[in-house]
Amino acid sequence: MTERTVIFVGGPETGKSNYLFRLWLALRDGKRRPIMARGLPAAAEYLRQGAETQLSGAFAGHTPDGGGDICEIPIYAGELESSIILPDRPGEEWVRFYRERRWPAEWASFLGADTSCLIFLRANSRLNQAPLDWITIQRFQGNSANLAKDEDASGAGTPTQVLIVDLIQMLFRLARKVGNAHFRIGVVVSAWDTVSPEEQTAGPFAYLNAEFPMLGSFLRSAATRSELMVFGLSVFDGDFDNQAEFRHEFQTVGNPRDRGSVVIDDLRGNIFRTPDLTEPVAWSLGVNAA
Ligand SMILES: Nc1nc2c(ncn2[C@@H]2O[C@H](COP(=O)(O)OP(=O)(O)OP(=O)(O)O)[C@@H](O)[C@H]2O)c(=O)[nH]1
Ligand SMILES: [Mg+2]
Repeated sequence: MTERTVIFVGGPETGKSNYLFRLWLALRDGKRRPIMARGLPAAAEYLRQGAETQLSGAFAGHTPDGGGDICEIPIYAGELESSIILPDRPGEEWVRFYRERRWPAEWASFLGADTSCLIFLRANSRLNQAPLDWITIQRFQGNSANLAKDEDASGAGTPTQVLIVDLIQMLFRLARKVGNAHFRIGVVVSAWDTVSPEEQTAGPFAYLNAEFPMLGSFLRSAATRSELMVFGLSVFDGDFDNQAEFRHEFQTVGNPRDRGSVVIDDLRGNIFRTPDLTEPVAWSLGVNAA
């Protein structure tokens, strides 16, 4: 039996846990897919609670610092009996990894020659930090008295794209150290349902290029030496928090497990949409259908 780890990487509130719980629902819905659940994992209760929250018509909540679970899920990958380890860590730990530049000792077993990563960032998150506007800062020479009251020109808060590029580079380095020659990195833009119809048509890589241009060009150059993919992910194709109508419809019409989608973008203009929520993990394991 083979065991593979897929690490969900991302700052606070980037959609890691909601994807994990939605994935668990998908793995168990009985549909034929490249990966399917095989029995109950040790973390079944953790997964069940998160999935139950979602099925009631709400997003699962923030993982508290020091909380989360290491979810080892037995699966069939094709015909092969296998198992995936999906550590669900709080976003604060990833920010700490960025600041302290040290891979925590208790994570040692997470990164091996077979590991892959899904890096999460959430479209329209209030926590996304825009790149600094250097022109404004130079013009006012950092004198915040000249700026609107709630404007922060101090440079506090690392721009999201800097954080992500740096995390990817650190992960590349660590992967090389453990002999991971075909390191796969998928970038997941979560809450894909919150972007405009035009942005949805253009695809998640175009979205990254527009919103996080430095990350976009970094990925384009990294794609020549690593296996990269960009995903747009919506766990149920709607927003429980801001669309009361959607929430009502979710609770009353059809099977909630039939909702949700993934847009797969190979960075070369091939964009493909699928209702199979397991696709980012299946791609990470190299067993996807697309
Ligand atoms: N509209 C929409 N919002 C989403 C989706 N997935 C996640 N969200 C929003 O993102 C928030 C954070 O999601 P989490 O799954 O808790 O994020 P996380 O990365 O696990 O966050 P931490 O536990 O803080 O590290 C949720 O509370 C939702 O508001 C989605 O598919 N659509
Ligand atoms: Mg979480």
